[in-house]
Amino acid sequence: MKIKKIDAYEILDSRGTPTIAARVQLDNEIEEFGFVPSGASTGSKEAVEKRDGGKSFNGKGVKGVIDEADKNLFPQFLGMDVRDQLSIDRKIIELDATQNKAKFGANVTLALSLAVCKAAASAENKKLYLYINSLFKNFFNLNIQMKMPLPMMNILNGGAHANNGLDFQEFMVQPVGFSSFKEGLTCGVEVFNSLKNTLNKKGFSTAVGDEGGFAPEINSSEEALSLISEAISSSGYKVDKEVTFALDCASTEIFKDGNYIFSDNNKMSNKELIQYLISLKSSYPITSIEDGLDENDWQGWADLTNKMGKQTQLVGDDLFVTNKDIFQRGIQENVANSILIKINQIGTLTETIETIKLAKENNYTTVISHRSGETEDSFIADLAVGSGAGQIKTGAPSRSDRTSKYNRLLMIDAWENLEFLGRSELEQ
Ligand code: 2PG
Ligand code: MG
Repeated sequence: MKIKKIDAYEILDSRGTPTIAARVQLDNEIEEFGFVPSGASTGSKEAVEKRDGGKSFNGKGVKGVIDEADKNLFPQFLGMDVRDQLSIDRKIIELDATQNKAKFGANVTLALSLAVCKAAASAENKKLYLYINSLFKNFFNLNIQMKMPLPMMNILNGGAHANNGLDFQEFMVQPVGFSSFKEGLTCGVEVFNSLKNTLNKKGFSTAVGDEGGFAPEINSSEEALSLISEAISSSGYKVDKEVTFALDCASTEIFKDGNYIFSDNNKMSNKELIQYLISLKSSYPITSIEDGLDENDWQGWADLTNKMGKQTQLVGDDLFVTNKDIFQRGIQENVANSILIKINQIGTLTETIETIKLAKENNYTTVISHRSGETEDSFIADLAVGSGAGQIKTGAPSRSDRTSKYNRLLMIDAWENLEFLGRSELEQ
């Protein structure tokens, strides 16, 4: 069970940008890989994604980052018991010795942390989700009930993920009215396909954006929501009863000098944007809103939570960046009622698990999330099940970087008899 060798490779993410795969080899010949995703609309307090600069890949290469880890990070873990995830992650944090993994880069620390987890699961001959579940027990003596996550499927892309005129980044559907993961996912897939027909009929492009959702040339949220409503109805499903809407406004991206600036030059204060979100919700059954306001607009967030938090899941992404100290402030100030969990925002698995635990203790819902730049790896599917997170956001059911997660969940669903709670996941 001892770590014999660690190395890493410069590979490509779904945007063709370099990222890192780390390999951990054990004494007993077991080897596993950890793959790292990458965001486009990142929160400013995320752990640092280190890149080489220079000419190749427009400065986005990671070979130098890997060389540095080869020299000064990886050798420190040789001989350690791979099952000791907690000590290994603590040692990563200690050796990096910065607040935000700026020394080695969270892209390399996460690759290592995930490879360790996968190698330990293999060494123990355990399915990855079961092994992740056991970490909650080992770390905190917590028995977490595993369950299938409610998907949040981004079927219409805007913002930083597409080059259309949509200011909000993600228009998602949640199949809330089903009693199994498979039925829920099937509904989401059928709605996605139906949206393709709807767009086709109206003469819109059906090319897709970074997360596999369509990216038609439209420029208002109302139009996006109305097209999706039409697609839901023509696929035979019931809007609201069976399928609801979720938005990721990614408002940090449109915040400038105290106002929210829309591409039609419309300018809104936080109060006006909150009113706008309330009015959208009065026309469409929006059950979840992520990053409704800017990451530094704490006052606005408190106001938003006060006005919408009882009826709507309000998810902090750029706001909390999976960081338990920042999240703690949110809990204290009654800000948001849900947290997006992205492993590369924090850079180790242990810290991710600590943040999930904090959410559970404080009745915040948790949504395990992909990044817009992904790999074929499906680790987050196992994390969602093993941590009993309740929800997963992993794009449209299109492009293998997205379907690999759904496919893994379909298999776990077939192997295990796990519960699927549907709508009630939104009301923890
Ligand atoms: C988000 C994510 C994932 P990115 O904002 O929630 O959908 O996008 O990875 O570009 O930050
Ligand atoms: Mg987001």
